Amino acid sequence: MEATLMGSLRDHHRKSELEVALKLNGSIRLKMAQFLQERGFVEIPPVIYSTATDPLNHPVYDPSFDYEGTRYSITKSMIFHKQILVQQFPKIYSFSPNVRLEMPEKAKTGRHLLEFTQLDLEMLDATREDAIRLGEDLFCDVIKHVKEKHSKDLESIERTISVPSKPFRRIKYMDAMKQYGDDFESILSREAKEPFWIIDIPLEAREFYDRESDTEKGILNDMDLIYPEGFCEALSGGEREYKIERILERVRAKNQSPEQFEWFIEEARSGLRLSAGFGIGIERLLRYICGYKRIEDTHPFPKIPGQKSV
Ligand code: ASN
Repeated sequence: MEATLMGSLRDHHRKSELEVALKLNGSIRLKMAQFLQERGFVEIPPVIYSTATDPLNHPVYDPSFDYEGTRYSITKSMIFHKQILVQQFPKIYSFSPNVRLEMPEKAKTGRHLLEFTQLDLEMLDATREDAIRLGEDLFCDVIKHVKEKHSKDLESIERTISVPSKPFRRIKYMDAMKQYGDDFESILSREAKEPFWIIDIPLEAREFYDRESDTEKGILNDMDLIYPEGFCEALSGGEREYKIERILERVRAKNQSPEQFEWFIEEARSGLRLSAGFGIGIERLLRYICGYKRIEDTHPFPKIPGQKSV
């Protein structure tokens, strides 16, 4: 493999794969924005760094820095900004650049980039059910659009995709785990012909902000969307914990401290209403649409776990 970008793009196969991905990138973003704006969503600008960002539920290095005596982290997701702003603007979305410095092993998955974009959205007074329905409509519209407008591009990379039927299948996290073990997501994804939901994720497997069910202790009102054909996770989201006592309890249960999220906690003290939403990774969506083995083929400057990048 040639080490330079120019060198690698002289490989016609790599160049045409990337060209299709970039063309689709622009096209699906337009489609998604149009879909959401027609439903009354307002686009908000991304937040690149903040005093409070998503703690995530898996280990990553934390890129942070001091500026004039204040500590900032690079955005891992806009979850807190979404939840606070949605209280005033009831339907919002952003194409949000995120940096997650994953451990080197993640390079093997073919679906992790250290720097990526997610379409992150949130709705006020909404439930998981609303978020699931919106996710299905959005996904199906995007695939339909790609099939209609980009059949030649898909042909050029020998990819066939179909618009899935709604509603998508739902599988409870614990049932999947019991039947297939820890690796259930990949196994189910490889077997599936259409995308499906993993719902009711247990509290330990998720961040403090996903809302615990009122009826089932330890189970969250959240979901992941899983791609078929082994492409694995597409989207994650759910309802948010919005009562300040519950937020604080959940932060402590994770051995995190309210000071880490001071800005968000202060806002939450003034009283929040229920909201729900999700984030869908754009490069992962492109990888699925194009059928590429490796996510780096969707990006001209991919940052791959464990590797030096430009
Ligand atoms: N964006 C996701 C959500 O809305 C959170 C994440 O990216 N970790 O739940």
